[in-house]
Amino acid sequence: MPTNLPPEYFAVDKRYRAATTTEEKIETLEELLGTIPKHKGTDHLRADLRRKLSKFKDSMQKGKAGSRQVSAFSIKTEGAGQAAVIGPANSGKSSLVAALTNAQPEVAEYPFSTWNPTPGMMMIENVQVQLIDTPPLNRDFVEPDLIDMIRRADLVLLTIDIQASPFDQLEETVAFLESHRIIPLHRQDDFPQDRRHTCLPFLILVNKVDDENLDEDYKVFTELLDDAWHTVPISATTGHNVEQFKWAVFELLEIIRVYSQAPGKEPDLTSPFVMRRGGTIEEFAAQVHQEIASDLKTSRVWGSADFDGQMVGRDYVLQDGDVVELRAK
Ligand SMILES: Nc1nc2c(ncn2[C@@H]2O[C@H](COP(=O)(O)OP(=O)(O)OP(=O)(O)O)[C@@H](O)[C@H]2O)c(=O)[nH]1
Ligand SMILES: [Mg+2]
Repeated sequence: MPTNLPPEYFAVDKRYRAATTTEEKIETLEELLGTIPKHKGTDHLRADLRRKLSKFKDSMQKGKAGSRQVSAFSIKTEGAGQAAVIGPANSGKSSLVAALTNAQPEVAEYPFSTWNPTPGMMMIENVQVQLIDTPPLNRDFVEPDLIDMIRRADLVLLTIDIQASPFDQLEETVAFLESHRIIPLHRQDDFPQDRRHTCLPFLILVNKVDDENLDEDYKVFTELLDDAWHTVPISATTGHNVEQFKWAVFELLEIIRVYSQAPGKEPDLTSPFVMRRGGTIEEFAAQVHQEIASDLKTSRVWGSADFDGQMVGRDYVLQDGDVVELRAK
């Protein structure tokens, strides 16, 4: 047994030994690995625990295959888009999802606390977007289902901790994702354009920016960074920059809100139709009602039009906040 193991190690080890289910064993083993300082003296112990962990994971996978359970990682998109909150252990993923949505994933001071994904809905003004809290990305153990889940998301919210070598965290995580062929959109030209590669928009959430000193650290961090990255300093604890974060999500999802107005009535501004940027009157009509789309006679637009209530054609491109009146034949 190596010396210099921290007290948490022994506390978690006790729970590991007491664990009765495979899932608990895996959970406590991951936690245990997180408590061990990385140096030569602990190499054997870490390797040994990893072996045990992979044995437990294998046996759980087999159990699952047998009973054909649906993976906890296949989460149906709800709202205007699905954003996967991912990143290294302890960066504050669960804290952010808890602070910004109606979900309450567990937050803990120790790393590797999250085991399963948890979806929650976040309001951006009058639009709901789904955020999913995920287990930490760790190079030693890859949950294939987690990789698949990220691949299916509309947006990646890569969360890193300003107080713990943020630049290294970013580089390591991106390298890890790229090794699994998940590519940040602005780097897509560096990779073959084939079906095996998934290019996704990324937003880097630089978390734990709790005060002005840390804002300075954030500035230094962004100076080191390629300008093409979208980043936002945030604090799950203080709520710093939450609004800026939400609008960055809105932008990167490339959505717009369009309101329907019945002839002679006021539009309902609380419940927009959400469309992709570049959406036309024709697509809007199809969302409102397929019948209206096929029988469309006239459409008038308030907002982006040259004047209020301007008549426009089917291929008119709508903008965020437009109000549209459709009349069928
Ligand atoms: N100071 C500060 N601490 C934070 C902030 N956000 C999270 N934390 C703390 O960081 C620790 C880890 O938070 P979690 O939300 O559990 O982190 P996680 O990324 O979900 O961790 P894993 O699930 O283990 O990967 C907890 O002690 C949180 O209270 C923040 O904005 N500022
Ligand atoms: Mg967590």
